Amino acid sequence: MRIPKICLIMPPGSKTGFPYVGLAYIQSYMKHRFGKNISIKTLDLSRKSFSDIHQILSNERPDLLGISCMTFTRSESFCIAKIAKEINRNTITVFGGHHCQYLWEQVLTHYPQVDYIVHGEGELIFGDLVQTLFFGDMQNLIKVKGISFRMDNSPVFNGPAQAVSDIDILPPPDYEDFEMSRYRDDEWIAMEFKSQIALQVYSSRGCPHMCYFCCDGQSRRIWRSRAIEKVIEEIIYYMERYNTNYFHLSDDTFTVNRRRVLDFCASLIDSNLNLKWDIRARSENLDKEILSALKKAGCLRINIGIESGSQKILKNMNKKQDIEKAIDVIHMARDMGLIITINILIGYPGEDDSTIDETLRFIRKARPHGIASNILMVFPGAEVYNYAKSIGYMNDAMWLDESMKIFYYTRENDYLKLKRYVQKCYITHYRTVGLLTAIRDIRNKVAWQIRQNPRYFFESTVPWIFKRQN
Ligand code: B12
Ligand code: SF4
Repeated sequence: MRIPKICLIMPPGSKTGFPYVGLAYIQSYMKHRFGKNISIKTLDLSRKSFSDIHQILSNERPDLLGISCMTFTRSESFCIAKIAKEINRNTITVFGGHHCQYLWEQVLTHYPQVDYIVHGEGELIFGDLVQTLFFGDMQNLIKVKGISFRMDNSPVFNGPAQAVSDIDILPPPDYEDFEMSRYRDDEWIAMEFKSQIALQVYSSRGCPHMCYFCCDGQSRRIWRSRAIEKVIEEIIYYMERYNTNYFHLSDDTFTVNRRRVLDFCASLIDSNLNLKWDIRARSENLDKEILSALKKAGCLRINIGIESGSQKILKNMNKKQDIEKAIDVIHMARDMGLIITINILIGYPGEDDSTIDETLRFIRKARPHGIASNILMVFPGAEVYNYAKSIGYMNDAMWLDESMKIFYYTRENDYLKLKRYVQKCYITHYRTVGLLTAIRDIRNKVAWQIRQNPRYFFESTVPWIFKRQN
């Protein structure tokens, strides 16, 4: 029997400092489950043009394409599936990722080039689907939980699959098909480690919270953790394979279980690996003991999702965080020599001049080392999306307009006002931390953008040069 050939696709538009861990996890699991019975590779098309992609798919001629589909890259994902079907209409296309799992009916109704959608964490479900399509009985398709597809021309969903309860059964991500040198200079990495490849390591999955702006609050509520030895084994593998001693511990909520954080730090210290790393955390999970353990174990930076300095907005967001306590935690962490960066989300329903003033006050008082301030984007799957739908401000059909990559909530404050709020946050931050930090940050940002995509950078910043050429 011919061995089925599977290609996983990271579409154009998904240009980040990281190789996409979601696909790397799927590739690794599939190799582990099917061994030599399938051939599988990841095609990182994040920087390819559609004519290149046509050529690549014509050469590869896969039996099945697994394509990642986020809201902001959905049109690229749909286009790739279309190209694949034009080359060979028998190619099976399977979509996964945040956009299509929430809007599965719409996608299956309007995009005939999409055959199957995997809902949620993809490894086991994709494995079951491949098993059924290539090695099983198609009659059993209806029994594969976690997928949707067309039956008699209508979209059907087989019901959700259970989240993988023991995540230690998942082998570590396989990055072998990514061109890793491209991911060397990551915008998010601490300056002195810039020349290194910094990979994302997940020591847990899921999140017990439910912030209303987050797409994941709904789909992956159950928090599950890996054995600490396995996490450290994975890190050692990256050190050896990619010659790095920096990693991002990217768990949605690494600090949710304080005993485990302390154990993880103790194990890292015992291992004498002398690694540097960073984490994302919620402020209420941090205290003196945790911060000191993190620092001793080599953690350099903590990114805290503060989101707003207004208790009213935090309540609207369903983010249970005490602003005054968050300020104390940031001071404590700074005093211990940890670098603190915070995220600020501008324009959540209820935002106005007075809530922004509270956020500016927070920035002045807390004095984090860095801030990332962004206007709220509303995506399917988030509770705020349901709210925007309930008041008639948004509807699912809007996403059929593929030119709409992202959607800002401008019902209460127009876009220019929201942009001004963002600018105010940065101005307040740089006034607080000083001009030298501002110059350094801008220099780093520009250098990173040029390295990532020079043409895009110059086209967007000095468009007249390109206009004159045309
Ligand atoms: C880390 C992260 C980033 C990183 C790196 C992203 C990357 N490309 O690697 C950074 C900081 C760069 C980033 C940037 C952005 N991000 Co982001 N990010 C995340 C985060 C926190 C974790 C993603 C992750 O790696 N998860 C771990 C892996 C294992 O899980 P996974 O990605 O869900 O993959 C599984 C399934 O989705 C599924 N699956 C995925 N693809 C496929 C394909 C197939 C074929 C199959 C079968 C299954 C499958 O199986 C995977 C394995 O289980 C998520 C939130 C979250 N908790 O998921 C947001 C998230 C993905 N980001 C989001 C957004 C909006 C952005 C930005 C646009 C934000 C901005 N303001 O610019 C940018 C866009 C960057 C870009 N161009 O790609 C949204 C996407 C919403 C949407 N509907 O599209 C999310 C969901 C956050 C949110 N708002 O709730 N992000
Ligand atoms: S934003 Fe973070 S803490 Fe809030 S629900 Fe999403 S993953 Fe959990």
